[in-house]
Amino acid sequence: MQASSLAAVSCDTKPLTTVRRWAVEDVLALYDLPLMDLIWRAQGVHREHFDPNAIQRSTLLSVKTGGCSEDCSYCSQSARYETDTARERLMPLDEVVAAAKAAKDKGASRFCMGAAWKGPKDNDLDRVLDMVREVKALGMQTCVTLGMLKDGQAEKLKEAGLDYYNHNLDTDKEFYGQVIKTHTHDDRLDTLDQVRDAGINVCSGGIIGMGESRKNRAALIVQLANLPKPPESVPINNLVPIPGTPLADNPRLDPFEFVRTIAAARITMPTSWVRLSAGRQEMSDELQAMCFLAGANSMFYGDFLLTTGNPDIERDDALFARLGIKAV
Ligand code: SAM
Ligand code: DTB
Ligand code: SF4
Repeated sequence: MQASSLAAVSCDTKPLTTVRRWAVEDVLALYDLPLMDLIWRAQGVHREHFDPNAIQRSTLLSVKTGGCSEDCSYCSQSARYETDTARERLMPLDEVVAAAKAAKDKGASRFCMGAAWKGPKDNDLDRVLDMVREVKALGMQTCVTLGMLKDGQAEKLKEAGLDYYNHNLDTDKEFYGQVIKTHTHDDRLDTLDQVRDAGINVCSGGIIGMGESRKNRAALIVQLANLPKPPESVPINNLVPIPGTPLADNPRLDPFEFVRTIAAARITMPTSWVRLSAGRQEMSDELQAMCFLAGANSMFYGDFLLTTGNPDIERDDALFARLGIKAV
């Protein structure tokens, strides 16, 4: 179950494809371990690279909600589905800065601004650049998730002081077309290349519980781990079922399968921050603690994600105190 040798890799001229470092069979073998053995191994890897009692906290804000042209089957913000999420305009700068200040005061180290776009138009990007500059000036790390980037846009974000760009692969390349038809997995990889080339930290992960197989989950982890450089930040989202979307009534995944996915991410991407992302509100404190034990060391902090709820700050603060965890 060792990682395959880097020397065996055949690399294309353009780093659009992944480098063969982990094989899907390697990661499937991890998933197949007894849960306690898997967690033990993940925790060992975790302790080699991180303080096991420290968790990074990012606060999310949806700066442009709803009305998205894309058809992502899980998303409340797609214009194609009848959901409770109304279409809104891009938020004014002063409201964004006020929200970032409030998040900083509550103890978040990073502020992540999300937009329901296929990708930003240049004039919209200019307004987001102002947001990045002002949030950065507060002394917070900055992150945006704006969809697919065109040439030159990542460089502008870098110049404005952007620390992280979130752009998830979301699911295995093989399964992608069953969930999203308006863009491709290769489109996502192309944006990740642009972000990487501009010198911005990459935040990329996925959603589990969308009806994918265990093999699909293992393949997603492999596609992330085998990027030319693994993402610095890897959000693992549990599907939040949204009424009105095609995945609204999807059967719930066994929570231990979620824990296994966290552990697989930790083992294959030892130096990445693995984020226990969407779906925490429905998780018990004990399940979240198990995710931390499996190597998750980052989370979204604040009462809202983008359009759905997240645990109250008071509940998270109490959980940190009970577990002896410090925020970073
Ligand atoms: N439009 C941009 C994009 O697609 O990259 C940025 C915003 S999009 C809402 C950001 C991410 O949120 C998606 O890639 C997906 O991983 C996550 N997400 C959206 N809806 C979700 C849901 N119902 N459950 C879990 N994660 C979700
Ligand atoms: C990520 O991986 N998860 C966040 C963030 N990146 C942008 C978004 C979760 C969204 C959950 C559903 C919602 O609130 O709309
Ligand atoms: Fe649009 Fe992003 Fe939602 Fe897809 S996930 S519909 S691109 S906001």
